[in-house]
Amino acid sequence: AQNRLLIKNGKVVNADGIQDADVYVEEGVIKQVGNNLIVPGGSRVIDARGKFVIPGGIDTHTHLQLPFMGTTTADDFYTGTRAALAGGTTTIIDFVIPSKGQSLIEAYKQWRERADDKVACDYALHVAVTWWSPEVQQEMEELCRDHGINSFKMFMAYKDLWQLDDTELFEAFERCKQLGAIAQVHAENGDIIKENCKKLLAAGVTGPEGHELSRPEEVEAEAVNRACVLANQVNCPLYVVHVMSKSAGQVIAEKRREGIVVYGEPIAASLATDGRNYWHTCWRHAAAHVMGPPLRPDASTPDYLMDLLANDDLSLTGTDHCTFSTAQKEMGKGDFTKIPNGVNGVEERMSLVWEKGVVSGKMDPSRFVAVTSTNAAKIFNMYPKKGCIDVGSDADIVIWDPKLEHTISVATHHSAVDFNIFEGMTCRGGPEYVIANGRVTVDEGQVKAVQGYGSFIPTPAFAPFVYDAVAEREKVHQLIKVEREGRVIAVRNTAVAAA
Ligand code: DUC
Ligand code: ZN
Ligand code: ZN
Ligand code: ZN
Repeated sequence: AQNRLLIKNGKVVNADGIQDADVYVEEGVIKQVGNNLIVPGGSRVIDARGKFVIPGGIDTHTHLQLPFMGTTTADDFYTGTRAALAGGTTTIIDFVIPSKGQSLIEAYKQWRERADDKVACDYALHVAVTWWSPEVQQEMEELCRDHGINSFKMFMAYKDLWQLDDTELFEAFERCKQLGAIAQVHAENGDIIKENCKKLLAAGVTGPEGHELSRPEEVEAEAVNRACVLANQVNCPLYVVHVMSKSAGQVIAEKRREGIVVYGEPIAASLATDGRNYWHTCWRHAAAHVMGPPLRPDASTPDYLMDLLANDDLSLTGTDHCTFSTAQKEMGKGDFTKIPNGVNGVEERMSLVWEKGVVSGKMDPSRFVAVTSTNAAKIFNMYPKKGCIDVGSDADIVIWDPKLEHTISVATHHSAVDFNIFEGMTCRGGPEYVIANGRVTVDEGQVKAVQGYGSFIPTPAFAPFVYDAVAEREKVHQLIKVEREGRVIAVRNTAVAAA
């Protein structure tokens, strides 16, 4: 009866509403949603009375098994996805990051090879564009056409490693627009950061606090604004990953009011903790919080970002889960620029957003579902396969118990890392059952992850999608002149689909 499951008496929550309904699952797919369902005998029955039945979480931002800053993250695709499931996340989207000069297709295949046999839950991929050339442009098209990729991340930081300059960024946005792909940015000013780091080290600032001092929040806000301006020149939808500061959030809110299509992704860390930790007297504690962009010393940041998330100025949540052990962090003892950047969150995100979003009264359970699952599925074109409880959708379902109370600790978490930046935080609400593709992977709180059980989920690009028709593609480039009384008063890129 493993493949037949009836979830009874729960409150089914979707992004557009809540209903009292039973859910029947067969062979990994939701077959019925409603009352008085007639189902075959021999089904396992789970009583969800007093619980919410919600779509499994989608974490839009993870780095598992990432080689970075001279080492590789502590969580691989098994321990990372096991932690995800433990917290109610049933799909992750990880980043393929090609090294400079590496073929994007080759890097994509590397990531598939690392992930496919290990993932305990479904996953999709974004691809980072870390260098720029005609070959890269060609490979972006190939990734969209043949490999289920519809999002590309450009770095405005990590100079000399992954950073693109503004011209390259502009062209990359244009390319995404042509392909119907989502352009993502890591928004910081890598040139300024590089200079600031030199100065701080020369002045004898070597500890983790130097990390934040070298890249204060205006450096993030400037880059968010610049990315919005550049993307808007070519009418390219923009997605800002890891929104870390109030001023970066403000820029996104203002741009959205101007009608620009931009999505902001705060992460578990920026919604639940802050950058005062960089001044913690224990080096290990301070270094554990080092990530790029940094957490902010302004202690009102998490509440502020949660307000923006609640009212749709920010759109959805990820984690930037990118873990390094204490021993790995210690590579940067004596020089903060060598502390591997990254924090945990894949297991904690759902509970933290529930505690700080729903329990606090800022959002209702439907908004919670929107920002932890549905909006991700829609933006990355996995909807309605993922992101909702509906007939025909994948049976990725969490039975969420609002009475479950859990205190986060390294002693009980499922990640392979030896520190938890949310240590000691209590969340009221958590997953009692987590069902991934119809399989009960968290059963009454017990995690039963299976290595290799998950699959790669291809995400098709949005139209317009032109493969070889160069002439058609040129149309997208075309500028439209707006004339009044014989004089050109505006010049705009066409948003016309090159169909
Ligand atoms: N930031 C991190 O903290 N880790 C990985 C890459 C990044 O941009
Ligand atoms: Zn980043
Ligand atoms: Zn400590
Ligand atoms: Zn990241």
